[in-house]
Amino acid sequence: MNRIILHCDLDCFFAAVEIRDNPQYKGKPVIIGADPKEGKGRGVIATCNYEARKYGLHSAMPISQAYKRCPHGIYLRPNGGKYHEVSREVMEILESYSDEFQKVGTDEAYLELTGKVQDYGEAERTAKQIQEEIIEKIGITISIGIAPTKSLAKIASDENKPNGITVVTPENIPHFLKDMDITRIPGIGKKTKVYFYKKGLKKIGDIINTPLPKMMELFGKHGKWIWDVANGIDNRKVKEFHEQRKSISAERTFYTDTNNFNEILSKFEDINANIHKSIIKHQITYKTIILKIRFEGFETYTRSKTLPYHIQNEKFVLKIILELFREFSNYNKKVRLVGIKLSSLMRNDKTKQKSLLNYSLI
Ligand code: TTP
Ligand code: MG
Repeated sequence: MNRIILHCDLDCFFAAVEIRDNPQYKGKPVIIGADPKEGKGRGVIATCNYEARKYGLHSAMPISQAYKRCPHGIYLRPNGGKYHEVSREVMEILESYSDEFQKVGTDEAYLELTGKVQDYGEAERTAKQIQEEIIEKIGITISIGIAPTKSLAKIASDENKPNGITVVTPENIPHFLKDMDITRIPGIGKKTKVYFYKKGLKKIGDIINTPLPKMMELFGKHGKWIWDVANGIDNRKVKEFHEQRKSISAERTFYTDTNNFNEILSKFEDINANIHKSIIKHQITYKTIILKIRFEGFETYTRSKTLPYHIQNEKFVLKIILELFREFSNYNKKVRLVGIKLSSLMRNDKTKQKSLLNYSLI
């Protein structure tokens, strides 16, 4: 079965946060990094916004060189604590879309949606929903790549920045890759590319057309990895559930706002079934059941019920959710989004129980 993986990467992350908090900088070149000291400063750029990139500025460029190219830019020192907090908030949102979630950097993460969405079209709508939620709650933009492997999803998220969504379906892989420069493959930087260029391999298409044994003869194990990526082969998994996880949730927006109870019920059933797939797989129990509902006009409510003990029971969750939902039955507005969240999680870890048992025997 074809997998569906999302790679999400915030746009000019540090700069985006500063512009969010200082709207007067919007539309101007904004550079985060060392103090340029009117051209005499030492150190480098951490990142800059897209306006600054028009002047050729980029991450890791010496700040003195940046100042020469763009003396009228707005130069700011990084505020690590703030970015860390924003990163945490963004990751919490991303994580709510799939338990198979892997943060790979301060501003990027993978989500495995295989089995959670029906096809690439639904994955694209989910990506749009993620973008909207991050803009609404955090106030910055994110670009998303959707593809059957992690490496392709990563290449895709970089294709259409900022605020882009790029879908690479399995049929479309060669067409998507063939004309790209080989440096688009993660792992081929400015230095390594020279070795490939010398052998006449400049575009990813050149790699696709090189037989695998030849690639291995020229570049060894690295050559195999590059060839695999170029041919859409990458079986790496998206890392799964982690111990510190505080909740499992999912929410879905209706294509058109609705007040049809059957439609709402079937959405709840879908979401609940999806959540319980992970719940069962990871042997999780929960105590708190939370309903989220958003009406037309973005009016959003949550209602919750906490039980006296931990359970794992899909039907019971649906019953509670519908009870909580009943409170809104006289509400004269159409529903835009519904969500379910389970929290106060506890892992039913058999190995842990076993070791405790062993311990008591000693
Ligand atoms: P990136 O995702 O590489 O860059 P970006 O988010 O700024 O821009 P893009 O829109 O192209 O994704 O890195 C994320 C953050 O990490 C970035 O905002 C600043 C920091 N960073 C550095 O401090 N130094 C660096 O050399 C790089 C590459 C990033
Ligand atoms: Mg980024």
